[in-house]
Amino acid sequence: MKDVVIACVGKPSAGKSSFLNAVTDATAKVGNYPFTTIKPNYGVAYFPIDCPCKRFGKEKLCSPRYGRCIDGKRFVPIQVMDVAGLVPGASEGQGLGNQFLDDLRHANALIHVVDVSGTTDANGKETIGYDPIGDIEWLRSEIHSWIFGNLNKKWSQIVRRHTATRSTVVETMQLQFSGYGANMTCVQKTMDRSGVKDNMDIWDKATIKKVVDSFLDERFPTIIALNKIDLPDSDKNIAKIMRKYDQNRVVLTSALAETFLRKLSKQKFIKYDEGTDIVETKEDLPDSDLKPLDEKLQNRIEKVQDLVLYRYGSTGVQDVILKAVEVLGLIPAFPVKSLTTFSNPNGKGVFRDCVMIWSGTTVLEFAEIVHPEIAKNYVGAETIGNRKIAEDDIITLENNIICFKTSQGTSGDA
Ligand SMILES: Nc1nc2c(ncn2[C@@H]2O[C@H](COP(=O)(O)OP(=O)(O)O)[C@@H](O)[C@H]2O)c(=O)[nH]1
Ligand SMILES: [Mg+2]
Repeated sequence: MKDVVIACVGKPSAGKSSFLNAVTDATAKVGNYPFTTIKPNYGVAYFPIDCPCKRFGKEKLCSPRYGRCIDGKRFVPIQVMDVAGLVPGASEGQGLGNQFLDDLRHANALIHVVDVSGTTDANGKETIGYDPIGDIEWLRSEIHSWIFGNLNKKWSQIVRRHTATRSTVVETMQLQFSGYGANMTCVQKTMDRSGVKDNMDIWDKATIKKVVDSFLDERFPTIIALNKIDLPDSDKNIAKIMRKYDQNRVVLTSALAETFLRKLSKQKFIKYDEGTDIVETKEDLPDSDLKPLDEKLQNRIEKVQDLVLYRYGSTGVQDVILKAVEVLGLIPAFPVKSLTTFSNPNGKGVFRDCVMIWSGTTVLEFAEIVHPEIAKNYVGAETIGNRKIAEDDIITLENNIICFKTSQGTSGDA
């Protein structure tokens, strides 16, 4: 399976790089990850899931190959990319437009980082009192104009080819959308979503626009991160935006606060439970190895607590990653060699492997992901309670701990 990538997009100075730094800072502490090539503008974030080790009383033995597991809370790695270069007018050739689109092809979901404080204008220049609501529409319409423009300028050719080759609409549109990383399934869903049933030779501009709209929804599910909530004017802007947008797709964040807290935690000034509002100091934990705080640092921490943690419950940064995984419909699956010890297909480590799979993945497809040899020599599969599951069963949270039987036995490497 291709690695899942989440891309941070937004106007200059919205806080994309800060966000990426804030979520990926944990890398050093956590250790390794399964991704072979990490490009310069990529980072690895870790998002928490409930690890089955807890259910089976194996917390102490749980040994993830990647990420870590703390008392049943497992941190799973995922790639996050910082996509710079989108500026107003990009679809008319301003800024780094083409590079931007090229980067986007690798993304499975987008995090739109919005400066909600109103202290940067449409171009990212410092200002006061800017209304950020326009930024949300802007990004989508910029990508939309781009894709529409590319279709529109060669539309008659596209239709001629479509007719001459007697292709289906999905085939023809897949050819056009493949440059943005779309496969057949994605284009089929796009067409279903759009409700467009007319023959392509009678599509007008409005029809093409409608299809592009559905394509954006299908191909680039987006979480909006309203960033810089620590700044004074954010409040009123947040209220306005929350009224207008799907609350399930909007998260309030302070990348700055998260970076600050993680840094202090690393320097052993505080104990910070990422994703929560819990910050503990030497005063709270006198027996710990935490360093004492001077007054200045103490004040800064209190300010972050008052402005961000106590008000919003957390810095929001981890929620964004969780939401992105949620909209993608990814679920964890655990290949094990034994349904009693839960060691991995290689016989090593308890719940060693955790694979994030797309919802709808079948047992046999999962076997292929774990190792092609397992799929090739597949005999059967069982889940908890030695319950047999069929090769075309869909993997859900109910049957996601799987032991494969192969003609070679139960071994294989993930
Ligand atoms: N107050 C505040 N400032 C932030 C926050 N996130 C980023 N910034 C600041 O906004 C500016 C632009 O951030 P940067 O990450 O470089 O934006 P990018 O151009 O989108 O990558 C920098 O000065 C950051 O320190 C935040 O949550 N709160
Ligand atoms: Mg940047």
